[in-house]
Amino acid sequence: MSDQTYKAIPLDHYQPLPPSEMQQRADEFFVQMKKRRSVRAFSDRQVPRAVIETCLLTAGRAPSGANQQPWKFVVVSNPELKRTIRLAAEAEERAFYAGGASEAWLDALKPLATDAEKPFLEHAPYLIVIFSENYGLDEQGNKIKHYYVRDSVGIATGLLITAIHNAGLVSLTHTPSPMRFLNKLLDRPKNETPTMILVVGYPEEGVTVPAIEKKSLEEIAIFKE
Ligand code: IYR
Repeated sequence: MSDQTYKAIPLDHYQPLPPSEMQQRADEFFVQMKKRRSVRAFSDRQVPRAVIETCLLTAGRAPSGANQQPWKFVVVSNPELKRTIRLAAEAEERAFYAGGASEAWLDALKPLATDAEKPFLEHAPYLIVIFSENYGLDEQGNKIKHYYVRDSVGIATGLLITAIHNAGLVSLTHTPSPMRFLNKLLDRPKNETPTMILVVGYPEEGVTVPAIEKKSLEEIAIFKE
C-alpha cells in the first residue's frame, strides 16, 4: 500500500482563452476532426517512425484510473510479422463471418460491406497493437489491481487516433475476433489483453469510404440548464 501523496506543483502553462478565441479554436478543431475517417485500404508508403513515437507519447498523456496507465502499444512494422498477423487474423475472421458471429452482428455489419480479407494488415506500414494491462505485477510478482482499465485504454486510444489524424495520416480500428493470438505472436504476458489493432499509414490512392452519417448534437447531447 502506498502511504505517500504526490507533491503538489503549480498548473503550469495554463492560460485561459478569451471566449471568441475559444470558439474559434473549437470550430477549427471540429473542422479538422470532421475529416477523420476510418480507411480500409492503405498504401505501402513508409511513415517516419518518429511521428508514430510522438503520437504514442500523446496517447500516453491520457487520464487513467489511479494514474495506472494500463496500456501497452506494440508497434509492428516488420513485414514478416505483419504477414503472420494478417494470416492469423484472417483465419479468425473467416470463422467470424462464416457464422461465428451472431446473425444480428453480421446484419449490423452488412452496410459496411466488410469481409474476412484483411490485406491492409500487410500493406500498411504500421500496426499498433493496443493491449490493456488488466492488472499490474509488483517486484515479487504479486498482482496489483487496476481500475477503469477499459475506459482508460479507450481514452488513450482516442487520443492516439486523434494524434494520427492530426499528423496527416489515416487509421483503422481493427478488431479481429477473438484476438488472443496476438499475445503469442507478440510475446505479451497474460496480464495483457489485446483490445484492437490500430492500422496506420497513408490511404491507398483512390480509396473510397462509406457515406455514413454522424449523429447530430441534439441526438448525442442533452443540456439541463
Ligand atoms: N472484426 C471484424 C468485424 C467488424 C466488427 C465491427 I463491430 C466493425 O465495426 C467492423 C468490422 C472485421 O474487422 O471485419
